[in-house]
Amino acid sequence: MLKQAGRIRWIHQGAAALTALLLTASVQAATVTFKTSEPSGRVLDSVVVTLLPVGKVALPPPRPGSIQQVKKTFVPLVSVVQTGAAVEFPNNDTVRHHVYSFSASKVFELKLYAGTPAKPVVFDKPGVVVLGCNIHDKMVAYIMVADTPWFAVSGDDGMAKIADLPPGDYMVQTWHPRRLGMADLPPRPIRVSTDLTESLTIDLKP
Ligand SMILES: [Cu+2]
Repeated sequence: MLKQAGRIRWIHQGAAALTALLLTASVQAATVTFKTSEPSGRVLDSVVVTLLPVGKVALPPPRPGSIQQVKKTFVPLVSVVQTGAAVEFPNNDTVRHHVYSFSASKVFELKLYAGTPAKPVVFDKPGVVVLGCNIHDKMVAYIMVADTPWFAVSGDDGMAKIADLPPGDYMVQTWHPRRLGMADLPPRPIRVSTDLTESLTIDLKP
């Protein structure tokens, strides 16, 4: 009798532990922080870091983006959107801009305008898009279109933080505007199960 009770208690505890484990695995998202630098060790800003899930993963719908024009400058200089994202181009200046791209993954132009164009631009193909302005030659910006909602751009401190990551296997892909026109850097695998910090070295030389 005692033996039996003990066994039942053990089964209960085991089941509870298993349930807790499954809940943790399915609910707990992780944060991965990347420290980006050049091979010399110099901290690097504007590094695009994307995490592409390995295998079939249901992705959330792309979130809309926005690239402002402020004092004849695109803000931000470097951004990432998930494939299919609609991006607005609000003009905060009193002068008009004429935004365009000739990049293979998105060719478009927003003819001379003030304010915010009525229709956002949908970026439906992965790849790098270089933005320019027909009126102001110095204006330039870069959009990385990627098949993932998990990405970041490193700040002045070289840190690129990706939060709310479901545990799993990913390929880390990096890019930097100074690598424009160069071959893709080799992706590297990463297994995410808990919060972690990783170093990423980006060679800007061809
Ligand atoms: Cu302009």
